This record gives sequence, structure tokens and C-alpha cells, in this order.
Amino acid sequence: MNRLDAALNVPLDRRKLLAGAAAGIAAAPAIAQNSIDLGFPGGQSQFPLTSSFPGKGEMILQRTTPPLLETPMEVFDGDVFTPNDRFFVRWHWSGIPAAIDVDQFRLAVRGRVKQTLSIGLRELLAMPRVEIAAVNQCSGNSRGLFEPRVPGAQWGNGAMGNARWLGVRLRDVLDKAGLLTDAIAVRFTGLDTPVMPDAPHFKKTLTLDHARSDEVMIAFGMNGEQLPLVNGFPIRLVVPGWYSTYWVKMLSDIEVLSAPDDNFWMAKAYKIPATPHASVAPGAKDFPTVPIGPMVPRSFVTNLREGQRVAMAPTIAAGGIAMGGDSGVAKVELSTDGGKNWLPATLGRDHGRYSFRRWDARVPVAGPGKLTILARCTNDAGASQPLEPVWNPSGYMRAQVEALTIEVAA
Ligand SMILES: Nc1nc2c(c(=O)[nH]1)N[C@H]1C(S)=C(S)[C@@H](COP(=O)(O)O)O[C@H]1N2
Ligand SMILES: [Mo]
Repeated sequence: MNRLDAALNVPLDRRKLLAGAAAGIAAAPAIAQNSIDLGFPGGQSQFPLTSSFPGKGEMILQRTTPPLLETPMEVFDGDVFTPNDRFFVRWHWSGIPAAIDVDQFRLAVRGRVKQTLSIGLRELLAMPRVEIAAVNQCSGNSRGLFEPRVPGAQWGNGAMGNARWLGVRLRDVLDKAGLLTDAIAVRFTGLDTPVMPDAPHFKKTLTLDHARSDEVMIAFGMNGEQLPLVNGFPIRLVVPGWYSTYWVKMLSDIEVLSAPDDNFWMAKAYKIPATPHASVAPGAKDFPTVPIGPMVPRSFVTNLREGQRVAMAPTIAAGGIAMGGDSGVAKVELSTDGGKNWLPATLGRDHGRYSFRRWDARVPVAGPGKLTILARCTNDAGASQPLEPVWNPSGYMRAQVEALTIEVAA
């Protein structure tokens, strides 16, 4: 048994320990000692930091129940893979199991299938495995930066993370059950439940073709370890290149459908304007919408903070991360003159098209005073970040070129 197998088999024999560690999920975290300013335009942008959630280090506390925890930006300067204990957390409903009995756990595969299945974890772990590096990003990442402001979780840029996901192809699991000829879509549900009895369970659906693609997987490993409970232990759906609303956590039910899914989470929530960059004029209401889908390119400076003072020098080091969305990072360029001239950054190691990619550059400094750095990513499909702000009423899909201003000392 190799090291990874050993690591991933641990939970099968240690369910008591897991239950103990997970007990904190429903408890109110201790009073935060420190806070962080996320730099939102106008209004409150100070958030507490907390280390009181199971399996998590210091995180930005957006909400306690159900947990919304954001990754501080400096974490992304460390490595292109986000440590599991700093990986962001988002749940819609607070009925989240505080422990999973790994011997009892079953994944159901039902609906328009030849044979209904109830798959245990040991069976899943024994299937052929795949590993993919992929960014998990909330549709509403960076929502707090929208101008005018929009309702919803006021995330800074840290509702995203990158991991090596290890698991089995969804297609292999579907093929075990066998699909009936009228199957057209696949719906996913986790173990979490709403608190109000008539509220809609969180359910997301992929078309059958997408569900059967090479990349879509059921993951039980994350950066070489089991998933943290709050990131979906024991298994979650991973949909590389797509926003994480589809990445159903604590996956327990796979239902093959013969008609498009009109459940609340597909038909009403997570809809974006059917416009370029999902952008409409602020205040617009009546526009056609589509369910959110693939991600788009983004890039972030991670080695400098907004407002940071640096010593005068001919050039200064700027570095950060970029993602291509649903295709690889082709280039990252920087501008210090508001987007008139762009200089290329050097790209770091390529971990695959769905991964973060490190970039580094030296930007010229004209003289003392404010210096605004713009970073723009273009992906392998030729899509690039717009300079104009993105706006829609739900605060989804922010992807414009971000500006970071530092202060060069005289
Ligand atoms: N079961 C379940 N899965 C879920 C959700 C949820 O509420 N319940 N939220 C989704 C959303 S909107 C996001 S942003 C991601 C967050 O993944 P993470 O908590 O592992 O970072 O989980 C997705 N999967
Ligand atoms: Mo999300």
C-alpha cells in the first residue's frame, strides 16, 4: 500500500476520532482576537479572523452558521496549492452532519439507471483513480468588491482555492449502474439539510454529456489527504473549470434524470445575465439569464498588499497567481499606466489547465508616490480579463482586471 493509500484509508478505521474533531462544526467559534480589512468600496469591510473551525487554521469569518470562511490573500502567495486547513468553506444550509460513520456511509445511484446502486467507501476507494489539479471558486467570489454593492456573502477575493483532487471518474460510477436511453442529466445531493422543513435541499445538475466527460470526478482526496469535514468529507463532486456551486459536498445521492432539472438551485438560483462577462448596467433587472457554468480567467497580485509602503527602486517585484478558467493560462501581463502598456510576467510551473499558475515579474517604478499595478490573464482559448467592471445583481463571476495600489517611499 503506498503512502497515499495509507493516508486515505485512515478515516475508514478512525471514525470516532473524526467525530470528535468535527464536533466544533455547530459550535460558535471563540471570540476572534484579530480582524482584517478586505478593502471594500464604501461601508464596512472589517472582518474577524478565526481559528475555531475543525480542521481549519486562521480564516476570515464571514458567517458562523452555516459556516462561510474565507482564505486570507497571503495564503495564495505561499504555494499554488491551497493548504487544506486554509481552504475556504461555504455551505447554504446549517443541517451539516458533525461526523460521518465511514462504515455506514453510502452513495446512492438511482433514477434512469438499469440498476440502482448503493456504493460504500471501500468500494469507491478500490475503483481506478484519477487526480486533477483544479481551482474551486465560488460564483460569488469577490462579491464585496462590486460597485454598486450587491446583497449576498460579502467575499473578498479569497472564496477560491486550488487543490490536487484524487478520486474516481463520475462516468465510471454511472457506468456501473448503466444508463437508460432516456437519460439526459445527472443531479447531485449531499448530506446537508435545510433547517426549515419546506426549504429546498441543495441540489445541482449537470447535463449527461458533461457528467460523462473525462474530468468530472468524485473526489475523496485533497492535496494528498482526506477532505476536511467542512470541505465535504468523505466525498465531493469535482467539476474542473466550473464554478464550485456544482461541486456538491458530502455527496450522497446521484440521480439520473430524463428531463431538465427545474429545482430551485438550477432554475432560480445561480443564474447569470446571458451577456458578455455576465455584465449588465448597474440596476438592470429585466434581462435573459442562464445557469452559471464555466469559469473565466482571473489573476491576482499576492506578494503585495493594498496600501503597502515599499522602498524606491528602479523596479519592484510583483508576483501572484492566475487561473485560466476552463482552459489553461496562456499569459499574464502587467500594466503600471492604467492599461496603456503591458509587460509579460514569467509563468511558473504548469500543473494543468484547471490549476492556479504562479507568475512573477519586475515592474518599473517611475518615482516616489502611488503605484497602481494591473494584472491581466489570457487563457489558451484566447479569453482575457476585461478592464471594465463587471456588474450583475447577484455579484457573480467577477473577473475584471484588479488594481492594486502601493506607496513608493521617497
Ligand atoms: N452539499 C453541499 N455542497 C456544496 C454547497 C452546499 O451548500 N452544500 N455549496 C456549494 C458552493 S456554492 C460552494 S462555493 C462550494 C464551496 O466549497 P468548499 O466549502 O469546499 O470551499 O461548495 C459547493 N457545494
Ligand atoms: Mo458558492
